[in-house]
Amino acid sequence: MREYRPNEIEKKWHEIWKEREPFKASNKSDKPKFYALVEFPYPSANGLHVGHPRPYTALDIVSRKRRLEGYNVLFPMGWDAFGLPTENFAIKNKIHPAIVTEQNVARFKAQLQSIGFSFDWLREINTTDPHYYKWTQWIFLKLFEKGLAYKQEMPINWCPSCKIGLANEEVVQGNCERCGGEVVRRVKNQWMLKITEYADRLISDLDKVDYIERVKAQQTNWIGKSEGAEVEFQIAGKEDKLRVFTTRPDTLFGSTYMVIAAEHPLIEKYKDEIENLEEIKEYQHEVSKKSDFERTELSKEKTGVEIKGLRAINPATGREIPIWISDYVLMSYGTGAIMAVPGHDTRDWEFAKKFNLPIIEVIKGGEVEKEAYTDTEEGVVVNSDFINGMEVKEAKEYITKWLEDKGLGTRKVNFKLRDWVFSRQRYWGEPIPLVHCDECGWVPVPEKELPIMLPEVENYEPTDTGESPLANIKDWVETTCPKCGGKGHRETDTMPQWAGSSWYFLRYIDPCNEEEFASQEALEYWLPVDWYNGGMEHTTLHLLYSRFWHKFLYDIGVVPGPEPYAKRTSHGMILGDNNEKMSKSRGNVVNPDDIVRDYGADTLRTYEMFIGDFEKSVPWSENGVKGCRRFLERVWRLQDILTEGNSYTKELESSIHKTIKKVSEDFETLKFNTGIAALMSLLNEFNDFGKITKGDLKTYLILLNPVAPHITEEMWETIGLPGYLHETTWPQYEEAKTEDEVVEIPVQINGKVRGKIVVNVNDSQDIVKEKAKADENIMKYLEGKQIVKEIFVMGKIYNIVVK
Ligand code: ANZ
Ligand code: ZN
Repeated sequence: MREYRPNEIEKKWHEIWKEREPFKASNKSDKPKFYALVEFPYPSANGLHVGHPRPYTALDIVSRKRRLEGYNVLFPMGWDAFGLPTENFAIKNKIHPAIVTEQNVARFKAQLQSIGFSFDWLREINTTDPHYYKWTQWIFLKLFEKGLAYKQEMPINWCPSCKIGLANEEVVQGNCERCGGEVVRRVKNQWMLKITEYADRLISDLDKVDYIERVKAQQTNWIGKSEGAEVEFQIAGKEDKLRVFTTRPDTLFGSTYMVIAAEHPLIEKYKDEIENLEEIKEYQHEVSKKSDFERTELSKEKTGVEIKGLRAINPATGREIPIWISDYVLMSYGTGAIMAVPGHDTRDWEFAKKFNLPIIEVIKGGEVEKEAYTDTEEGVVVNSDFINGMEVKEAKEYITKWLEDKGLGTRKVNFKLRDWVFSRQRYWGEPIPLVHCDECGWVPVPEKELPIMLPEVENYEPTDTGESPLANIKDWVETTCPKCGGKGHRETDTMPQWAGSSWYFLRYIDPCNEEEFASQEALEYWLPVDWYNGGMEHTTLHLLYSRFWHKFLYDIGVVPGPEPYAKRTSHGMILGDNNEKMSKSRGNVVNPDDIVRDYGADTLRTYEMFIGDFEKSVPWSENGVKGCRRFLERVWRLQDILTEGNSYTKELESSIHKTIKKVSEDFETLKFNTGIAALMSLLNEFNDFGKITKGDLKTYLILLNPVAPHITEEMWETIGLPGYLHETTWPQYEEAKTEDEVVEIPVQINGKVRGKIVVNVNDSQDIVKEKAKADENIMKYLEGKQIVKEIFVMGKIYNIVVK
């Protein structure tokens, strides 16, 4: 028999697949549909590393299996190609980013093709293609039309020495990634998208989808819904009231002071009456240097200054209380002010201890002198007049009602989620299709003028003023107002990299459509995506952004359902062999090209799936690769023990049925590694048995095909099975044959049968011993005795000798 030479076999099958197009999805089909989606890569200059193929192989397995099960499968691939690394590479090497992108895409594509993924390449998309971003711009215009896009002053990261606005990823521990200098915050007008308007639905509609728990939890926490009340505190002797947001109105009687954010407008308003304004100003300056993250870190020492000359009145007790400023209260959340309840809030407690402010217990249950009692499940209200004796829940409800009746407060829901900063002062992104006119304000570009193409420029460096490089191209910027025909200026900010990926799964459905982003009929047929697998790092940004866009598109009636993805799963990372994250700087990156060249794509694919629990991070091991190669060689040699006859091998029938069942189930439940392990065991059984029929080998090849498609197609052909493996159907198992046979065996004690127990024929001695001990009658003879010898014949008899 010829040797197993993966490189030859794999190239051959790539040609055959290209010609026969077995992975082409059809928009018109009587078959049931299955839409499998993986996150499309960013085509960086580094090429693919072995982390990329992990999720791709997983859904490739599912897609291949589904096709054999009779589904019309859409499994597409494309390029998320706008963005910073390409732009920076272009600046450094003085090549146009479009050319950089083209080169990188070509490299990525060749790499993916060498691994033999069953992508429908006829639907390949690229977010930087004007035919594509025309529709990204179109969606933006719809958002603008509906009032969901607005411009607002927002802080950006600014590097004073590079004179450039930085993305968050470019700021490393407060310093510029390029020059190492300190990054400051600078305020700029930015386009924002009102994702917050969808916050509630983005949480509640998680009930409609099948996402793994940790994805659901992360999304819910990120959106951060808090239910409580806004309460007004009168400022003593003044007209003004100070509004706070609280999730614990039940603790109102325990509020002994207030804290406002350093940026709170109250300070400016009453600056003439504040006695220690200098001190306050100094503190404000200190705070302005800190990020929100630093400000709210729980562990840090509390700081603050009392505002002398202003006091507030607790609306429940009627008592005057002091007002402080402290960095732990953020201007960007709630109302920028809090009622401090040191007895029951940890940060307030620490603050009160430090500055000697009174701590009052209003919920019984802890020892508030020692620490804040924050439990909301257990505890009864005390020291609180008319709500004394109530449980927390009841008290919350009661006091909220009381505040509402008195006009002192209202029920309020707050979200942690902020609107989405949608502007970038960069070249390599989608131009925002708006024109500014002094008369008409911001005017959308007429739809028929889309796409607004990126103009050619000589220089992609951002400008000194922090504007996008587009701002320097006068004849592009200066245009006429689409509304009044007067002078207009194009928006020079571009969209963030998240834009193109917020709707790409829709374009795959109908990638060449010039009239619409996709036809309604095709969308009706394919949506929702049946299974989307992607990285955990995309749970809170990409996944949320794309759900938001989809809901918006649903609201304007252009997609058929409210949720884009019916199911979401996630994979763990592949680490370097030293257990560290793979990265260029650590020098532990493994290039899949090398593995394909030295061992073959089927070995790479098998190893990617066999490496460990799909959902966990695992280290790469060259030995593991070798083991998978040896496995495939042993599969190849099954041809040596092939015998005549097409039927099942009777002796192995149960094992075969069990393996069909196990593989079928494991490939659906992310247990690819145990599915492959089952195939390895079955291979051993065939080898132990010494022969395999053509019928059995056929079944075996089909089961292994999704994992190792090339070797299995080749063997199919070699042993003369009809047609192609990719045209066959997935094997069925009979449930009865997967069940172990049950038998009754005698248990002898000192040569006498003392009982009969029911066991599986395959039960081991340990299992049988346990079962024997559970039998009362047998137990009687063992009690107080010592077992000196055991003789066990599997499925037949269990002998015990006791003393
Ligand atoms: C009184 C109180 C008593 C509070 C108590 C908590 C416990 P979440 O769940 O995150 O929404 N808070 C409100 N606005 C704030 C701001 N801008 N910066 C910092 N903290 C702020 O938290 C809501 C709680 O965080 C609010 O409820 C408020 O403190 C504080 F026993 O009010 B609480
Ligand atoms: Zn105008």
